[in-house]
Amino acid sequence: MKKALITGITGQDGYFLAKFLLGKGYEVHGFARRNSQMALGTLVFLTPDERSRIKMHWGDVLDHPFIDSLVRMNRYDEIYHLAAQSFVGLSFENPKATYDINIGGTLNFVNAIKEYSQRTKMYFAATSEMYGKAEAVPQDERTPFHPRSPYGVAKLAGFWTIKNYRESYGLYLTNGILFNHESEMRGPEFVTRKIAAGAAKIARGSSEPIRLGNLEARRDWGFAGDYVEGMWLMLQRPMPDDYVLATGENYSVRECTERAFGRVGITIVWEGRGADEIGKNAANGQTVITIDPAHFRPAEIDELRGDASKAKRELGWTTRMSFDTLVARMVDVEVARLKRPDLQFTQA
Ligand code: NAP
Ligand code: F7E
Repeated sequence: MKKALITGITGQDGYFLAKFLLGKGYEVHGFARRNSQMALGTLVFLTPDERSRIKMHWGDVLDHPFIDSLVRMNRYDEIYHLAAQSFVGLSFENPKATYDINIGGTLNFVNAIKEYSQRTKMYFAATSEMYGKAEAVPQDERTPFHPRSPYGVAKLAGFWTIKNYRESYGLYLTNGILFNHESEMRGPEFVTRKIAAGAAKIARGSSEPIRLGNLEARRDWGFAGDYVEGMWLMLQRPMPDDYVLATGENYSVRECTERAFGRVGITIVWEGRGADEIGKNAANGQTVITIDPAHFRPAEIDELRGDASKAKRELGWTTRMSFDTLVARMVDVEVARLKRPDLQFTQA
């Protein structure tokens, strides 16, 4: 039985990857930060049987002696290093913590592999945010990087750390350059989940508009469940390499908003411009969207769209869920969560 460690297992991707690897018969170990409530994050949505099959290790990615001993004791077949400060907006306010966790945490794992378990294969969660002010659309593995946030800069340092350790020490280390992938397990501050949750509440009678930032930013949004399979496929190749995972299509935040409200039967009409723009329910004139400058970033990425041809060719990977289906799924889950408090993101 193969043994895998997932760092960041309590996040969105951790949930889908844990489910996927358990389904493949892996012995799954999870690495997560202890908190005072022992909250398991997204893992509460696994079945009790799935949860009982995961061996948890409570620690911080900054704790290198702990990581050393974990890797030395377990000599994992595969490590999926997902743990990160992953919110781009926050990285402008907390750049130091973002650098420490996203660069330092990655360094701790590759050093532990180099010292104690050289046959362990590791996946690193790199990101389309490294392209930033991109020179070309679509972006692939050869597109130059120009990150636009402390998060993007830190992930780029992680990306080069993986490449450098691979070239220097012959380790099996892989970069997955993943474009945005979403689901009902997304953190509530990310824009797709925020829109889906807001639309569901308004459809149920809330008068609280959703306060958004830049409506024109375009992202290549896929379904997280499809992307974790790509992570696994990357570690099944004879040689380590770097791969883009993306849908090849992009949509604006405005288009995402219109589709989410469409799902609950609300057509939006837009009025005004810039920070004064509002979105209204065409049927009754209720304001459902306002613009909040607090959600604009000091430096924005206008457009990301990925070209995953290499992953399709070499891994046989492809996305299965369309953007419309993804938005509909996220909105439907939020509607269900309002009816069933036990489906909320609260810890049992
Ligand atoms: P997420 O939901 O924010 O999950 C991040 C996980 O990292 C959480 O479990 C978090 O635990 C953990 N973590 C943060 N700091 C830690 C620390 N110091 N020690 C231990 N654990 C720590 O992110 P995601 O969407 O699943 O993404 C997974 C990875 O892929 C991240 O590295 C992200 O940067 C990267 N990525 C994501 C996307 C995307 O669109 N989702 C695209 C490209 C790359 P807490 O709950 O305790 O904070
Ligand atoms: O923003 C705009 C915002 O925070 C998407 C992370 O998983 O994907 C994610 O990063 C866009 C941006 O995700 C609001 O300015 C408008 O242009 O949902 P987001 P992100 O920044 O793309 C990448 C690939 C990762 O690697 C990251 O870890 O939406 N936007 N209004 C807003 N964004 C937020 N959060 N909130 C708003 O109100």
